[in-house]
Amino acid sequence: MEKTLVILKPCTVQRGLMGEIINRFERKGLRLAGMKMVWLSDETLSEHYAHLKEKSFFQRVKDAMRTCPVVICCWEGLEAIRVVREMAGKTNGRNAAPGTIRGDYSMSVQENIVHASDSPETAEIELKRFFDESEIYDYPLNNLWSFYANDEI
Ligand code: IDP
Ligand code: MG
Repeated sequence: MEKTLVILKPCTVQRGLMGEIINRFERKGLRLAGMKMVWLSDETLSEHYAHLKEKSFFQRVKDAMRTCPVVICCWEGLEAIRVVREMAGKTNGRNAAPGTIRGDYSMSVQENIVHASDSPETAEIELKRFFDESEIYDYPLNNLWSFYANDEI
């Protein structure tokens, strides 16, 4: 099973959409392995968004991410990293397909509801960045057979 990192951004907290977004991942059949509310620092965000550091909007994106606390989640499932990225949709909410999270809830490229890890390598680094090992829970789902066939897991 793969684990991936999702951040419910300040826009999601402010708009009261946290429950609705968490609900989508639950309904899909992902297991919530960890969740907490954190007020991120500029230092952590500089690491997290290092791939954007040459962009004109780098500081603005970081500032937007610390206008209020965010909710950080670890979701687990088969191919969870790709599945969650696809559920999030394209970066720009105006281009994201209806049915995706950004497509359904966002009109913005910056205020786009969620962050989701984009590859297994990134997921590993990002989970370590935002969670202590003790905050990730490997409890079993008692009804795993309702989610997957035997030969899938
Ligand atoms: P992603 O979130 O879809 O992986 P990235 O390119 O990694 O997209 O960018 C990280 C975040 O930076 C985006 O989710 C968005 O909030 C913001 N961002 C990306 N491109 C732009 C832009 O062109 N203008 C303003 N903000 C942007
Ligand atoms: Mg990204």
